Parts: sequence; C-alpha cells; structure tokens
Amino acid sequence: MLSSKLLTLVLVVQPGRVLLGMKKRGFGAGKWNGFGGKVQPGETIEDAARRELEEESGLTVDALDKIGNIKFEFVGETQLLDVHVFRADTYNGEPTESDEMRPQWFERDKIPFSQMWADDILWFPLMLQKKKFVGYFKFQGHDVILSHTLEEVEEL
Ligand code: 6U4
Repeated sequence: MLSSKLLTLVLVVQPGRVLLGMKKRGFGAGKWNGFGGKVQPGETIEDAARRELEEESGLTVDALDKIGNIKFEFVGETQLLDVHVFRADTYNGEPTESDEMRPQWFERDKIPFSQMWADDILWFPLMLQKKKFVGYFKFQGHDVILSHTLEEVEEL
C-alpha cells in the first residue's frame, strides 16, 4: 500500500488565456505548470492552494473552484502524489515572479504542452471546459506515462 502526499495545483483562467508559471527549482523544474505545493499540517487543502498561489505568483483569489483530483505514481517511489486541482476565474493583484516561478499568460490555443507535465495535455481540455475530473497517472521517470485513467465526475 502506497502512502500519499497532499499537493495543490491552481490554474488561473481568463477568457481566452491561462496563467502558467515556469518552475525555476524543485520538483518539475523547467516545466510550465499551475501554481501549488504541499499542504502543511493544520491547513485545509483550499487554504494551502491559496497560500501557494500567492507565494508563487503574487496573486490572491476570492473564489477557487475544485476542479480535479489526480494521483501520480512514480515507479520506484513509495509515495503517491495526491494533487488537488483548482480553477480560479478571477484574481487580485498582478502576476509577479517569485524564487520558484516565472508567471506568464498563454493564449488558450497556445498552451505549451511540450514543455509541461505529460498528463496536462489530457486533462487541460476538461479543466478549460469547467468539467470536473479524477485521474491516476503512472509515470516512469518524469516524462513517460506508462498507464493512466481519467474520468469526468459530477462531484469531487
Ligand atoms: P517545495 O516545498 O516548494 O520545495 P517542490 O519540490 O518544489 O517543493 P512543490 O511543493 O512545488 O514541489 O509541488 C509540486 C507541484 O507540482 C504541485 O503544485 C503539484 C505539481 N505537480 C506534480 N506532479 C505533477 C504532474 N504530473 N502534472 C502536473 N502537476 C504536477 O500538472
């Protein structure tokens, strides 16, 4: 039985564009990704999502919608990543570079999937259509998906 680590991931979406961050260090460095990180003890998952978004992008949000839950297994690792995905359609502040992330807006038809986690191209279309989803991805290293499941759900 694998233990799991709780993580958050926030996508800020505006009509026609999505904010991504270039991860400058740590897990997934060199990839464009949403903003997020580990849930700390005593913190709700949503609080962690807000905190990480602010730390990494400088933005605060009023409403965060739960949009997905994805579990990642990395062959050879004993811990699953249990990633709670949120979407924000409004935000306060201006995207600001942090030590960890360099934010940039991308037009919806120019999302840089070749420089993102390999799973993103599969679930971004659901997220952009505001469809909720659950998924499981088994990775070999950081680039190869060995198997996966992905399904739309009514509720999370
Ligand atoms: P810190 O605590 O910042 O040193 P770090 O190792 O940088 O930790 P962290 O906390 O930024 O990692 O968390 C990793 C982030 O990457 C989370 O937002 C979840 C996200 N993530 C992990 N695997 C992913 C994947 N396969 N696809 C994806 N996001 C993923 O889209």
